[in-house]
Amino acid sequence: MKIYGDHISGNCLKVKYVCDLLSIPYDWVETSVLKGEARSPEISALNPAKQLPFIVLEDGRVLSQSNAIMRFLSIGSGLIPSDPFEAAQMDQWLFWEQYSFEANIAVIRFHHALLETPLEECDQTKIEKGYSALDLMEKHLSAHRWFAGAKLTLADIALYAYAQFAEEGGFKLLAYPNIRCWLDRVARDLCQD
Ligand SMILES: N[C@@H](CCC(=O)N[C@@H](CS)C(=O)NCC(=O)O)C(=O)O
Repeated sequence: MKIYGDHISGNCLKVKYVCDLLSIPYDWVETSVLKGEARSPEISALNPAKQLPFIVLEDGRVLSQSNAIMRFLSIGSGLIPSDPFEAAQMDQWLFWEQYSFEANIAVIRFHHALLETPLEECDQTKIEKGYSALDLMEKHLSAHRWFAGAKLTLADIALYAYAQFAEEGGFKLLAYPNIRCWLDRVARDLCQD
């Protein structure tokens, strides 16, 4: 299997984390977001959505969308709860991650840390929504160690992917002690620390 991704992208790192945790072999094809390589004729011929990450299976089938890829690769593993309700709770966080978390935290981090846009010139609504998302995560983590069920699942991996870069994006995590402890916990499980 080939993974087309960029190491600066949390969405791409999600796929790498799952493969590494589950010992799934892959070839990583480094594809630059900043150089717009996903939009090149060769790469967009493989994935017409012109986004990263995507995977190409041995038989040529292509799958995009980080959370769909993680789910596909993790079927039958402990990263998806066997209890149907807990699995649905995991999905609840995966959908929320894309709409309410990544769309704010990752976008601000991209503009501020990678394009070097001063925070004052970034979209202030996205900054406010990013903090609201952090507030919700902090509340959840004040009562739970993980986002779904009693151990690390895809929900934690998806949220970790950009929460680890929140401070690069100018989001201050000092007031979020439970998020900081959870980040350490996930990093330990991923052997990232
Ligand atoms: N919802 C998609 C988002 C994918 C996405 O936004 N990818 C960015 C990198 S994180 C990208 O490919 N940007 C390059 C571009 O738009 O040219 C996912 O989760 O995979």
